[in-house]
Amino acid sequence: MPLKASELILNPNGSIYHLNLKPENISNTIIFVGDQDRVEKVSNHFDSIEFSTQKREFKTHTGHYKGKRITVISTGIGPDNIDIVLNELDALFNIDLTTKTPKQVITSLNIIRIGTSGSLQKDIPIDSFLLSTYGLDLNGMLHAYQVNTISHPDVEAAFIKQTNWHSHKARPLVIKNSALLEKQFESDKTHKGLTATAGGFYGPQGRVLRLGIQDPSLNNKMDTFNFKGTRITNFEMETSAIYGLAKLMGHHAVSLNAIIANRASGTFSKNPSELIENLIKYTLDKIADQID
Ligand code: R1P
Repeated sequence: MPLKASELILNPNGSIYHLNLKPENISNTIIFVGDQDRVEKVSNHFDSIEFSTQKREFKTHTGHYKGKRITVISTGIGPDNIDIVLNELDALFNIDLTTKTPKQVITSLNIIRIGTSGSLQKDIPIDSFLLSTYGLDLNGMLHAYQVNTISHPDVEAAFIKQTNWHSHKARPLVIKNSALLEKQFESDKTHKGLTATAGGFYGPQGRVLRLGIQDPSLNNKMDTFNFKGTRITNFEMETSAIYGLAKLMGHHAVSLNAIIANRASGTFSKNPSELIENLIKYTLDKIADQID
């Protein structure tokens, strides 16, 4: 049965609704950045750019770096945007847009997020790189899908107990990265750990400006969480959503974080742009060396 026009929405030129892309515009190796202005910061390193477009916060450049065809796309902020980006990218590869029917043979994408993040641990300092081994989803978007096959109930139950997680909030989910991409992107430069993904920047990450929050001690309880040696290392807003949807769809994903803030010591990087630039170069060289 073909998908209805209301479910898989195409623009008049045949491109997919929010991303404004057609299948031929993108590589199966895709870098995600949050900020649309960071797309150029990545593609400035390309030897050539063959395609560029933008709609809303979703800006895309596709080009070549050291012989590898790479797409870089901005996702904006938050798990809700990740739902749009992953579903539309997946549709470009795995749904026939002419007949609007899912393909029988699935193409797996390599998705590498280059993001910024705040460390929750004193020993993971500002200006370091962190590779997320797991995403800890505190936001709930993934519960719209059938997540029971990709969750880690033992870690989730331990987290719920340690934090006395309020039943009115979405049940936390723990999702693993791609073990293959972890191997390809790790080095002695990358700290590793469990990345907490919040659905907001202020209250959901324990920041208090004028509003009281449901659990002011949540961050302290998260800092000290330890499941068989795995700690929660950092907070951001996309990783668990990327890991969850990628896993459900059959894609490989890894999240690389530039640690620009340390919430435990209250410090912020003096030169976040340089740190992000270094992580961009690190990532591009790993893609060139490691990805076929
Ligand atoms: C919040 O300021 C944004 O910064 C972080 C968070 O995940 C959120 O998207 O990442 P990016 O700099 O990659 O967007």
